[in-house]
Amino acid sequence: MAIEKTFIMIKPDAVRDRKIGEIVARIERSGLVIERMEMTTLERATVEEHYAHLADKPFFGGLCDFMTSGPVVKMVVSGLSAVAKMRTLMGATNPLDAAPGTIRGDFAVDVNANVIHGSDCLENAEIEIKRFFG
Ligand code: DAT
Ligand code: MG
Repeated sequence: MAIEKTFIMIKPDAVRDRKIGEIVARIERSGLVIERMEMTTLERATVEEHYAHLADKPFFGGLCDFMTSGPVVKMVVSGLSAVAKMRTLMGATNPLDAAPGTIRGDFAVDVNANVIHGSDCLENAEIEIKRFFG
């Protein structure tokens, strides 16, 4: 296991529903460290780049609308195996499949608004940290 950095984003639904504190508490309780954190409203072009792998999906337009619908909280989170550890804490992409006790399992009901983003591999973590923090 190595110390890694991953990119995490609390999505607009969770910010609107005042879940920032509970989600941040879960990340910290897991032993991971929040190195950077900032609330911001995303430009559509940034979201389109971030989700370019989904550009041909029927939900892509709605996903970009959602991600620009209000502020997000973007973070760099570090620790042992931080990328995989955060994916475990987050739970499955579709909240219907996300286990109770995971962030999506406990706070989300709809795949269209699933509360949190976390990088899916170390290579993407580096790309996403650069994309969102420069
Ligand atoms: P993840 O966010 O778990 O990495 P992903 O990269 O496959 O999942 O998809 C990015 C986001 O796109 C996901 O968090 C929510 C949205 N999404 C994925 N599949 C979807 C679907 N079938 N319907 C609606 N939105 C979807
Ligand atoms: Mg993904």
